Amino acid sequence: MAFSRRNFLKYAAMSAGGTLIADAPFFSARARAEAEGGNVRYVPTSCEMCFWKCGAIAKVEKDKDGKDVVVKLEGNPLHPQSMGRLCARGQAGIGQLYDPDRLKRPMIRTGKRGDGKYKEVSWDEALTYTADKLKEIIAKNGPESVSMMSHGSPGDYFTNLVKALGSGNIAFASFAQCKGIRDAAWELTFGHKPGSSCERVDLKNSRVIVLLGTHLGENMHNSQTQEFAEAVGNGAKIICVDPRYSTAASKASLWLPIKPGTDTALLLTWINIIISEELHDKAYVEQYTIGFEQLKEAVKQYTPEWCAKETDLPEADIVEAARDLGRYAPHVVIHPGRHAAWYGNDAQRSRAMAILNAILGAWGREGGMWLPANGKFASFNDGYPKYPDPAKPPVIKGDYPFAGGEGLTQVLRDTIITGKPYPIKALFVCGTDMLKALPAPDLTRKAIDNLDLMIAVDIMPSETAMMADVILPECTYLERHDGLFKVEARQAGVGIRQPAIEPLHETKPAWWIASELCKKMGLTEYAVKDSWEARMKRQAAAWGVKYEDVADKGYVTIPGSEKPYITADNQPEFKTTSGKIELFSADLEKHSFDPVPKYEPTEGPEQGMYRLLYGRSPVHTFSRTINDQWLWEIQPENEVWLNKKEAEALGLKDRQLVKLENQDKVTVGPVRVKVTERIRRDCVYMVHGFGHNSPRLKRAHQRGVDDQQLITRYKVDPITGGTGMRVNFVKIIKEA
Ligand SMILES: Nc1nc2c(c(=O)[nH]1)N[C@H]1C(S)=C(S)[C@@H](COP(=O)(O)OP(=O)(O)OC[C@H]3O[C@@H](n4cnc5c(=O)[nH]c(N)nc54)[C@H](O)[C@@H]3O)O[C@H]1N2
Ligand SMILES: Nc1nc2c(c(=O)[nH]1)N[C@H]1C(S)=C(S)[C@@H](COP(=O)(O)OP(=O)(O)OC[C@H]3O[C@@H](n4cnc5c(=O)[nH]c(N)nc54)[C@H](O)[C@@H]3O)O[C@H]1N2
Ligand code: SF4
Ligand SMILES: [Mo]
Repeated sequence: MAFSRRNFLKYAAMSAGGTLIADAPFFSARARAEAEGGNVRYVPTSCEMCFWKCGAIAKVEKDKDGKDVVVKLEGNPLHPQSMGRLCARGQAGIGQLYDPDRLKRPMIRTGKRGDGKYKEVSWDEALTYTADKLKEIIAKNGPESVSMMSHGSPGDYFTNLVKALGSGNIAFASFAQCKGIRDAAWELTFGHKPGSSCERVDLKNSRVIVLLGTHLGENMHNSQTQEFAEAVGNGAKIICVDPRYSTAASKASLWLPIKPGTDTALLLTWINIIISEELHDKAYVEQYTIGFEQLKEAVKQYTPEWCAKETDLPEADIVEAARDLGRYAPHVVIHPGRHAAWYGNDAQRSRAMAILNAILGAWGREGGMWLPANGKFASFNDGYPKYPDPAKPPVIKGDYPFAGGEGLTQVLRDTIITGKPYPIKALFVCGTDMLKALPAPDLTRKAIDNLDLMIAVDIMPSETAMMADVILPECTYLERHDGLFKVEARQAGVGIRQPAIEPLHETKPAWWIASELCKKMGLTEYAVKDSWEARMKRQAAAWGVKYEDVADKGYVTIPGSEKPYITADNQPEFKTTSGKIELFSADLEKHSFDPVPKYEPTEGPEQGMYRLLYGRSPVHTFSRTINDQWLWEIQPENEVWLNKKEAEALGLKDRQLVKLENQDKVTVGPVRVKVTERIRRDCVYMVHGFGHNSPRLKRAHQRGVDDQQLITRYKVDPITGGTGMRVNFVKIIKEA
């Protein structure tokens, strides 16, 4: 049957149980394939090219040999994270699937660590080798000497294994190098994170949106970018605070090119202006917050005049922005940001952002932030026994009282190096490129040197993976199940990942690898009982959704969970110690931290040096997509942004090759300069993720440079343990 709009609608109507709502987004994999007839399948799944987990639909056809081939990826119209579209990276998932450089078979190291010599082995040999080594290490050092670093879905399954072994030494790059700092600060203020899968910012209904950093449009989180565009189209005022004229700044009504590291001064001054001009939401503050008088007193010192000097911004702009916020409150939002690991005092900056939202009454208000969705998801572990208590207290929170449960990667790394308080000798590295993700990569190398066993679970031969003793190749997200996902939209829902095609080469899903290792370690009761799909079906039943529905549509909503705003019968719950929004935090005071944020200046560059800033390329995700043919063709390398006047003083032309040397005499390059007026004179900027050292990544190898090589110093946030990374300075050396 040929595909026609009429047939499509007919089948659409059929599959929706006979009810077809005009213009309602609709998707059914089965109905669509039937409508097109013959040689094609549609598989709804979730993208993993980044962590926004958009609903994607894979179109699968048979090639001339009858083999399944993914020919197209598109956005699922039902899914709130994609709204029918995928970003460039999402569409380029096919490039990852068919990348000839992928890890194809399990490998065991034969040469010296890092020299790239491996033998290919069977899965049984690789897993037996790993299990035997782990047993030896545990016999000698105890189960706590087994650890994991991770980012993303493979970590879930290895968390199960490491915990079942009796260790709690597990850390995710998403905490200390990313959003953990912000989350902890918001939990201290509101008793909630500003979002888990996505930030709960009501952009499309907002009248004033403030972005500090948060370079939407380059930071390409699909639905958020689409809503930002909608907000711009609706005429929302965008106030963009960024030392660089970012893509978001180009859409802004006010660009504030702030002196890097001084955002907290600006935020506290705004709070002062808003309170002293009585522009805050008085009834909201009265009803929902505590500590207003202490806040008012504490911010009095931050005058616009002082702020202008400290931040290097025009005083009139500072005041105008505060008044705009007051004028349009509560339909305003100070975006909480995501990557918060900036200067080492980042929890207090994040607190100031949370507090500003609170006094404007934005939490739970239209155009501010929607409330945490109240969809109920039963906890589900498929009958597995409880984990044993860790053999020794985990080290992963260090001495940071508000480090979250996700662990601090750099503290785990330090422990591996020092062996204190106890030795950690085995490390699973699951879906993270440690050498690129953690600051001070020399320390990462040192830690790797101290391991008796490093196991990489990856899809690509990254430099980190190629340091491992055993490499266990995972299949890509288009070849595997990964469980059902809670999606925290305005209405809660459930998404799914399911394979579009069978795994290529000899790759396996992480759930299978971890489960087989459980068996080999004598932990059969923690292994998957039958198949992962069967487990997902039981999970769907526990959550009260029909598995077949989720599998066919890719996304289903939880009825009755759509209560995004505060109303008389939808009151917010604040899970703080006081049960209120804490403008003053007694919990922080108890730990001798400032209960109301205070401004602390950040060290600036010496003469002739520039602060190194970094961010995102819209068409790449960190280092993981650089080798993807489709994306590599769009952007094969990064460049260094330098202000035009500085370039003139240095005698540099646009696109000229330079080297960069940091304060510790580490040099990278050559790299091209982008001479531009779009950045302040005291800093340079590059996108993160380039400069791959692994020769097996044939396209990405040594294209562009790696910001992390220059990040030899980091400043730890004393509250959360987050690693501020914008505390490095570089000088520019002309290439001969
Ligand atoms: N395309 C793409 N999108 C992504 C990702 C990706 O890899 N690729 N990664 C995702 C992830 S995990 C994260 S955490 C987010 C990160 O993205 P964001 O949370 O947006 O990251 P930021 O560090 O806030 O933003 C970088 C911007 O901060 C500016 N900046 C630098 N220093 C300062 C300063 O002192 N003050 C101010 N006000 N601005 C400053 C830089 O010029 C740059 O424009 O992106 C997400 N989106
Ligand atoms: N200098 C600097 N450091 C940073 C940042 C920065 O901007 N600058 N950003 C920070 C932030 S916000 C974050 S979130 C972290 C990100 O840190 P990471 O998530 O570690 O980022 P990547 O460098 O992309 O490394 C991802 C690894 O996972 C592998 N991988 C990809 N897909 C899969 C899969 O499906 N299965 C498995 N098993 N492996 C897979 C890739 O091949 C790659 O080796 O980095 C942080 N560190
Ligand atoms: S934002 Fe782009 S890369 Fe990220 S999940 Fe969505 S489509 Fe995939
Ligand atoms: Mo991140």
